[in-house]
Amino acid sequence: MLKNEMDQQDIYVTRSSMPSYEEYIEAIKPLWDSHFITNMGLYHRQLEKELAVFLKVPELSLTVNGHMALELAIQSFGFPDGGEIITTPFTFISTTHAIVRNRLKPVFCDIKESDGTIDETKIENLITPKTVAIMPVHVFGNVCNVDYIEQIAYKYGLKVIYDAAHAFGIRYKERGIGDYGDASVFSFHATKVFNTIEGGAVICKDHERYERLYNLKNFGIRGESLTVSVGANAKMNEFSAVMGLCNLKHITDEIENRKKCHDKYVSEFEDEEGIRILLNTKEQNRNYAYFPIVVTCNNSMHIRDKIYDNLKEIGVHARKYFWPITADQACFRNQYRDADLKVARSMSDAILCLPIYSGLSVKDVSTIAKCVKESLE
Ligand code: T4K
Repeated sequence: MLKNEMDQQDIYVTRSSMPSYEEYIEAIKPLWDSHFITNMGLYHRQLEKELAVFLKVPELSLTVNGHMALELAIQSFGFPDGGEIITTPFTFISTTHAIVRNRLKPVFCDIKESDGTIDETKIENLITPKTVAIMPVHVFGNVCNVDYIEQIAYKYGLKVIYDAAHAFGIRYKERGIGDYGDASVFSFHATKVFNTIEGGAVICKDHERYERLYNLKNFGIRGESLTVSVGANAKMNEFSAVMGLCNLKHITDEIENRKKCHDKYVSEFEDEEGIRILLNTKEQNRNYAYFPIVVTCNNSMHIRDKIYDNLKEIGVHARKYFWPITADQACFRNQYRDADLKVARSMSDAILCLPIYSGLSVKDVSTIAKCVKESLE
């Protein structure tokens, strides 16, 4: 029984990275003394500065979560109601919700078999006079074809907003990934490589956007009696900011520990017929946030589901990120113009993300791989 071979009882797709209890308690002591626990406090500002350096971007605005960062990033461009945004359906539902909640229309574009990112060669055909922006996702940390997308955007005068929720710490051609496009958005949710419990950020290429986001996340308040614009409340609080500062100190170890699991999975699956690892080999580094596999044999959906069920039986909770595609979710089905989403649908039917996190033993990775392989037989 493979279950008896596991080091841990229950293994989830990920596990939040956290500093030691003592480290966090020590770090939040000043909050008790000051009673200043939110509203762009000391730690909020410090984390904005430290993250901008780490992510190699000019400036960033911290938010309460990644989803609000997406909503506000879109809002900060002031697109007219009913404008169209060309986007990928192979993503977490948040990407599509953020477009729709801004009174804009998602136009779904198919993805590439090779790495699951938007198929840049299919974008141009979807552009109409109503198109205002392109919103690709660096899914699983796979970098989109940013150079090609930039060229199309320039040609048609469109904005590019990247959902970089999975791409913390990724660099491409010596630049931080958040430095591409007109804006990029990160998620610092508990399930991400770097977390602030809940949190997110919008990368601002210029200070004007930083100021606009400041207003959007803090009611447009600019003084005790001065409100300059309409805004939400989407600020990151000080406890989250301190968690971020602590986690940032350990990020190199976190990524290194994940790499050990990643390398073990790669050695288990690289010659395995019927399994393809969905991580590209572009000139980019990796953050090992996810370990996505695609089942390539006949009847791939059935086999994917069998692997999922067999893993569950031994206490391993893999996830079908992202099935179904967002265009096929009940709230969006048949509502928006889309292209043929053949690749997105077939990848979504065959995808499975296996557990990966710091603290997952290489021995458990090996047992998980064994279970996957046995399910293929
Ligand atoms: N864009 C993209 C492309 C995204 O993937 C996401 C978020 C966003 C935008 C929006 O960013 P946020 O607003 O969330 O910051 C999870 C996360 O909640 C979500 O952040 C993430 N993407 C998505 C891919 O995954 P669920 O519904 O799968 O989460 P849940 O609660 O089932 O957790 C998954 C596993 O993580 C659990 O089985 C155990 C582990 N876990 C979970 C929590 C909540 C922990 O170890 N600690 C925890 O506190 O959505």
